[in-house]
Parts: sequence; C-alpha cells; structure tokens
Amino acid sequence: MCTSVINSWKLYSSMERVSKKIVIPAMATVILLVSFSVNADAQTVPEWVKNNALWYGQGEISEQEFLNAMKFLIEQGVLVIEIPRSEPIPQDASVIIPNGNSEMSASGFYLPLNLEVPVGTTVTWVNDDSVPHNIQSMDETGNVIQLFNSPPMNTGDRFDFTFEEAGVYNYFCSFHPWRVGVVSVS
Ligand SMILES: [Cu+2]
Repeated sequence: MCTSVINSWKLYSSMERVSKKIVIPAMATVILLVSFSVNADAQTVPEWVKNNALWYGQGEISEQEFLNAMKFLIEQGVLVIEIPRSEPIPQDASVIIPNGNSEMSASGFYLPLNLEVPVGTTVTWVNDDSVPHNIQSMDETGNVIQLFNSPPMNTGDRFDFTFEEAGVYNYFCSFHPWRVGVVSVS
C-alpha cells in the first residue's frame, strides 16, 4: 500500500497534466520496477505526517497535501527510493549475403558491409545467394581464426554468433575469399 502511495506521488509530480486514465496503467508499471526501504538511521515519521495520513484517509485533506507529506519523507531520507538498474536488452542484428555475392564484381557486398552493434548482440548471417557460402572469422593479416566459423550455408541457411566483447571483427567466405566483411562491436 505504501509503495502505491509513493509511486503515485512520483507520477503525479511528473505527470500533473496527464489524465488519470493514463496514469493508472503507468502506475502499475512503476510499482513493478521501484521499491523502497525505510532508512534506519533517519528520524521516524513525524507526527504531522501521521496526522496527514489519518486526515487524508478521512477525506479531510486533499490528495495533494497528503502527497506533499510523502514527498517530505523522501526529501528527508526517511523513505529511500531504490530504482534497480535496468538490464540491457539483448539485441539482434543480421547480415545478408545477397544474391550475386559469389561473383568477383564490385557488387554483391555483405549487407551491411560493416555492421555496428553493441556488446551482447547476436548477429545472424543469412544466405540469400543462389550458391553456398560460409563465414570464417579472420585476424588482421587475413588468417582464419577459430572464433565464429560457420559450416557451408546453402541458400536460406542462417548462422548465428553472439559478440560478448567489444572489438572489430573481420570475416570472409572461404569459397569466395574476396568477400570480406566487418562487425564492429562497442
Ligand atoms: Cu561465399
């Protein structure tokens, strides 16, 4: 119950002009995310705040006056709001191996040629070409390294790799070694 009260204060203070119809579902969301604790070192709840709570329950003071009392408790450190850090949301990204990728021409580049993603992204390569390809990670000198290495991928096949560390990752296709691509992870 206290949690609802605190959160309703937070929302009302930031969303004063928003109608209640919108505030109520928003409150439900915030209640899930925010918890509070009582600071053991702080003063206990002052008598006037207790009276405010009583009077509010009896309909003798306005909601705003009651919420102001809750605000006072937070400002004085009697109530400590704890907002958990949000977990990073896993990201997905893809690289298309386009039709014509096997040809040694200026077109048919990987799409995108340099994929830029945040750490933790799972990258999926998709073979949209009419012939098989593979994906081989390589070092700066062009040698294959065992980091992300797909089997031969037929048309429509997919290959996934999750990048857990920042860096610039080069790769190529061992069937068509002129096809080089980059994944930049930051
Ligand atoms: Cu290839």
